[in-house]
Amino acid sequence: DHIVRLEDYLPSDFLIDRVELDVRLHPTATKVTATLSMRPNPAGRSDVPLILDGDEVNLKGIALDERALEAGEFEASPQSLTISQPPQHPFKLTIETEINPTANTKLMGLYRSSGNYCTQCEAEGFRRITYFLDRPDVLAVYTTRIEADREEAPVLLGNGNPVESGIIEGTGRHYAVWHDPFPKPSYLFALVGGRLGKIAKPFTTMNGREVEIAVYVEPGKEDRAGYALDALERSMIWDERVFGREYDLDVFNIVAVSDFNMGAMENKGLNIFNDKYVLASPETATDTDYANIEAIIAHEYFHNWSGNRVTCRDWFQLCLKEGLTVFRDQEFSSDERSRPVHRIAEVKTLRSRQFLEDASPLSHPVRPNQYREINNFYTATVYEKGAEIVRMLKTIIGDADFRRGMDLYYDRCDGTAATVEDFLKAFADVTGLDLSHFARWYAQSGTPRVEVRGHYDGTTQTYRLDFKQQTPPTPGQPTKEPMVIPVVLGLVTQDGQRMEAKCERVNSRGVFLLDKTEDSITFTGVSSRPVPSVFRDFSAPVKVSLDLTNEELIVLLRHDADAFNRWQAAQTLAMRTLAARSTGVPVSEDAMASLSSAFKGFLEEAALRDPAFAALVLSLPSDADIAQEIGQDVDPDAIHHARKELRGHLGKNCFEKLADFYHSLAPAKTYSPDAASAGRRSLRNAALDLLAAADPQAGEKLASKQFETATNMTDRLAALSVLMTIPGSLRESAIASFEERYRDEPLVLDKWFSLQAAIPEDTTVERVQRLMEHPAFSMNNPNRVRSLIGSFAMLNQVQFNRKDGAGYAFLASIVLRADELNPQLASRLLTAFSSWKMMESTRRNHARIALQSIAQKPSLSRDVGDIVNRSLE
Ligand code: B3K
Ligand code: ZN
Repeated sequence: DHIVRLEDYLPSDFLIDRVELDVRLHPTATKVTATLSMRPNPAGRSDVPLILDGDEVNLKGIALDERALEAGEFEASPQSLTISQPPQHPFKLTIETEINPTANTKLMGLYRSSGNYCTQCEAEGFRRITYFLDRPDVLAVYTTRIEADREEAPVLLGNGNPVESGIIEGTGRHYAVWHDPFPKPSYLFALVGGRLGKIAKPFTTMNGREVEIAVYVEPGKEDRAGYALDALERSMIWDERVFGREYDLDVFNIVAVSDFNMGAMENKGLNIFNDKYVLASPETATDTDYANIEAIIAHEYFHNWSGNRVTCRDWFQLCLKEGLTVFRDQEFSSDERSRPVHRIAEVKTLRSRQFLEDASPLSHPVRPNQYREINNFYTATVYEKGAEIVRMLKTIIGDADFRRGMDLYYDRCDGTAATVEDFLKAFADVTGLDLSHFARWYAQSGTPRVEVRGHYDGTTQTYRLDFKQQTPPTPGQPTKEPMVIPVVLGLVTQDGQRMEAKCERVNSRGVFLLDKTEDSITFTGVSSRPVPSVFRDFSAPVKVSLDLTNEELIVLLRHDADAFNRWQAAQTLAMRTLAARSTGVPVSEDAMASLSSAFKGFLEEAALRDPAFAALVLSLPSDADIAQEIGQDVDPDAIHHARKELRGHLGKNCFEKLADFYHSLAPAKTYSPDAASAGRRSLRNAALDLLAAADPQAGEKLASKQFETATNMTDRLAALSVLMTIPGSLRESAIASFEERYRDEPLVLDKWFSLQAAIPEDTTVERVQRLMEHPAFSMNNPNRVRSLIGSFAMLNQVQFNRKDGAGYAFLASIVLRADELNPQLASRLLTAFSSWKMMESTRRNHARIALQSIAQKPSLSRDVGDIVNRSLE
């Protein structure tokens, strides 16, 4: 088993300047002719063989400078093609291969989805189409001719601009030629052939270039593609306005397919999407779906600059495009929606996925230094923590220098395959700062912990904050160095006013840079004991411990100028109670009463000012969040019970106010997916959830009525999810009626699969097994598998972590089945085990046995083998 290491990087010995591809689509025998214009790389080694990558390809013919090679001049296997004595000058290599897209269940390379042909090449899928130097630092200009049956594939799409198309008389076939003038790595190659409906509109760029932007979907679903097209147009305008980035081709096409391993792919000029992130109508998509579509459309579009025009030198630099592009899409969504609400949502995702990963055996740096299987590194750490690093950089240097640094980076690196060092150098050069210590964020794994202690001295009217940082050991990194941590902070008076105090270590933007293991800062002119508000807007991806009293937290919840810290104060208050009750630590009546009066006060004062924010305050930390907070010897049943109890308690104590909201926030006549309308729906549905926790009978009645009369999917699904918490015949009949109503809507049935898989009851494993027999379920479709099996393993803490091990054994058996079809899907499911070491010993033992049962299986994919071995280490 081969380990790839960052320190072993060498430039390619050969370059490919131009690629001419001729692809004759056929369901089981697609013929590909690749003509590669190659030359030795002056920066590479000389007198070495040429070794091209392959994966399950059949070689049909090979010629060098138009002369067919003879046996002995080359060596071919499905995995590689070697020419032992390649020319020392530029040459043309022509390779014919044959591939079977119908048999391609891995969904990498060329495959079929609902009969349509499509490709996925990142990270190493192009080698499943033809032999190639399949690495991101080999950039070539591609011309692609696609030929297909006219009936089977009337639409033929490629990268770049359309050049030519026509009919091949007498054969029933036609062709299209596409040319992409921008040199790109093979992972950005794509083609599509199939029966597709289209919606399109013209777009004029900032410099007056005319572009056609289009979305292709399954015929008949065009009326569900409008939101995606609109989001694309808004993304294009935003990237021009905020980053000065203009689109560069004559067309921009998005194609939705129903079988896809992830969210979407940024292929040059031809983004291919999981249809879940394109199709939306009020009847079939929730507010969350709309927000995700907007974010992912933007993300893939933004890659045109951060990823495509400037790409990665090697896969260790993945965060260079992914972290930066997540940062860009987060900023876009914040501008299009509510910035504080979006920030809270980002942090919730970061904590639930990335902090979890960082506390697990799978912890790795944002820029890993080794991998066995690169597909296992498209992680929350690379994406979400990667985005936080870019955000910290912006916080440290300020908006204007950040923009100047970005411009310099694009200027310098356009058309190249770059590194994290190139990125940081642009910012170091525009600011004159030494960013070498800051760069440690890319190399050191683990979530830093920062302890903050405040000391007030009334006689000198000073307030001192002591900071200590420490990062726990992670796999391969037993000892840690201090990080550069930007702390955005302010002081609040005990009655909630902003305090004007001075501290020379805090800059004009409110930033203090903590870059040592311990440091202290002192504010002067402090006339009374303040409440510190630190890490405002979550200024660094760290775990903070701060010894505030409940009363001080309530001051922050009510008055802090920073919305993030208002929300954080509520979360901390709730988490204290939840963690205590989950571990058998008694919580006094008084503490419970002050908690509910804080929530009640918040609802009375503030909730209707920003309903979306209020809904976030009301949604308590999840079972998984609480488990992470406890960190060891976790008992998921106790956590679930504590959370249920607290929801009931808050629901009872705030019943009237919640019922008030529920009735006054009645749905608007027509559905609009905008953030303000979505916010009102989310507060109303959060109220329903707490009402039902307080009084299941009343809740069941309200939820059933909402379920039946809802005019949009958001409200219908919210009602159904409340019903899921109340066992009984009403629940079962709602499940049946939902199924009946949406039997022809796979994406809607996914929601139905997911809700049932998350029922926290002992019969759920059997229910999930039964649902696997449902006609709408298929082990071949990643959306189906993730909705049913993924939801069970990731969302259902009590049933996945069953004390008898049945949840673990079930997931292990599915992972093994999935691995034979689609290793990437299987290894993703397997990451649900990442919290196993936190469990109490009975569960931990069951989890270890389940993991070992996977590890023992011969012929595991590299994907699953890598995850299972690292999980057990
Ligand atoms: N770049 C792709 C992810 C490819 C994953 C390959 N296993 C989508 C994205 O991040 O935009
Ligand atoms: Zn991306």
